[in-house]
This record gives sequence, structure tokens and C-alpha cells, in this order.
Amino acid sequence: MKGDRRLLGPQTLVLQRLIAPLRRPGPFVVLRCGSLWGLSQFQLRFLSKLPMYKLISSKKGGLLYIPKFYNKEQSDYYLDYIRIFQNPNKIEQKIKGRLFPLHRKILYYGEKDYSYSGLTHKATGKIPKEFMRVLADIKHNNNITKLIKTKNIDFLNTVLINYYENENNSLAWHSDDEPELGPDNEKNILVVSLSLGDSREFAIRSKDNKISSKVLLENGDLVIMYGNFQKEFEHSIPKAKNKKKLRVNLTYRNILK
Ligand SMILES: O=C(O)CCC(=O)C(=O)O
Repeated sequence: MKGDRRLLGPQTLVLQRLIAPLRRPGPFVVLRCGSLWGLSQFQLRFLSKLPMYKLISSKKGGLLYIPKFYNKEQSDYYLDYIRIFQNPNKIEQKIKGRLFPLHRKILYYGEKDYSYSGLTHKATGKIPKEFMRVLADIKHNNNITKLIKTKNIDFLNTVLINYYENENNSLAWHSDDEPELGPDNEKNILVVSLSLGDSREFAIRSKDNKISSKVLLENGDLVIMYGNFQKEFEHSIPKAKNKKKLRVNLTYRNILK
């Protein structure tokens, strides 16, 4: 299975290196979902068609990785729609009072302003219905909602669309932990992230010991960060060493104020 191969190569070893030191304070493990959850044969059969991995997991939160949440046809269709009908903006970021061009283009839809790392995206209104589709598809997948312990994810009210046009476009280390993500933002932030187009590495690093690891995100892969993940970890999209074509990432969050 393709999803398995991506985790069973050197990346698994790297992930285990990340996970191992974290085991001491808490039970962080790489789980192949289905193996430890006492699921019925029927559920296991379904899960084997849609493998999911808790790459980082504790009672308080984690990172769920679902390779091929959308198949190639669905993902290509979505990417074509975004390429043809959406117009991303070149953004400038203020660092120490000076403006610098951001290493990627961005488009934002949401009911509230969203500010981070010296830039602000202005509210536009509700997420357009073509982008609500992803949330509806997650909501109808009981296996996912059970694992992230959130039945209803309609409360996510913004989508940030990142365009990585080539290998030089990147996203620096950060956590999604801004105050507008909620009063509970140390313990409970849900971020849903869909990848379309070319593959890119998604890097994760522990804030505590700075040990890092990577997982390759491909066309149609879904990542869900939940609970206290943002408190404990940072993530980034590093520049790629080899040539890359367009990758578009849709990231859904709940902005409160
Ligand atoms: O492109 C990605 O996969 C990550 C996006 C992300 O981390 C963000 O928008 O904060």
C-alpha cells in the first residue's frame, strides 16, 4: 500500500527518533490506526481502504495523517478548479518594521480577520461552499471524527490557501497558536490541512527538545492537528532540494474574534 511505504522507509525511523524522547513525559507513539483500537472486522476492512496514522498522539492531542483522503481524480479536479477560478495574492510580511515579500502566495476566506507573524488577512465572509466540501467529507467519516474526538467540525470558519509554486516556496517553523484561535488555545485547537498538487515535506519539531521529523505530503493527503498539538510542536514546509511544481494547501481553522 502506497501510504504504508511512505511511513515504513527511513521516515519511520526519523519519526521514531522524534517520538522516542517524547515517550518519557507522555505516551507519544506512531500508531497504525486500527491495530490498537479494538475495532470490528468491518471497521478494519474500511480502515484498510483509507489508512490513517496518528503520527503523534497523547491523551491531550496529536497529529492525524490520512494519505489519499481524496483520490487522484478528485484531487486533480479540485486543484484545477483552484488554479482556474481562484486568484492568490502576493503578500508582504512586516519583520522588525520592514516589509519583505512572503515566500508563497496566499488566499484567505473567513468571517474574521486573521493575523500572524506580521501579516493580517482581512475577513471576507463565510467560506465559499466549494471549500466547505472538505469539512463535510470529514464530518461524514466517523472513523476520523472518532479519532479526533470531534463529531462536528462545521465550527471551522476560515480557510487559508497557500500556494507553493516551486521548490523555493516555503513556510517557516511556527505553531498555529494565536489568541484569536480561542480562549482554550493551549489545549484545544483543531486545524485541518489538505494538500493538492506536487508533494512537499511537512516537518514537525518538538518545542521542548527541538528534535524534528518529516512526512511527505502528496496530492490528496489530509493532516489534522488537534488538542494541544500546537502547544507542544511546531511545523514547517522547508524549501525542497529538487524541482517542484505547484502545490496548493488548504488549511481550515476557527477564528473567534
Ligand atoms: O502547507 C502546509 O501543509 C502547511 C500550512 C500551514 O502550516 C499553515 O498554513 O499554517
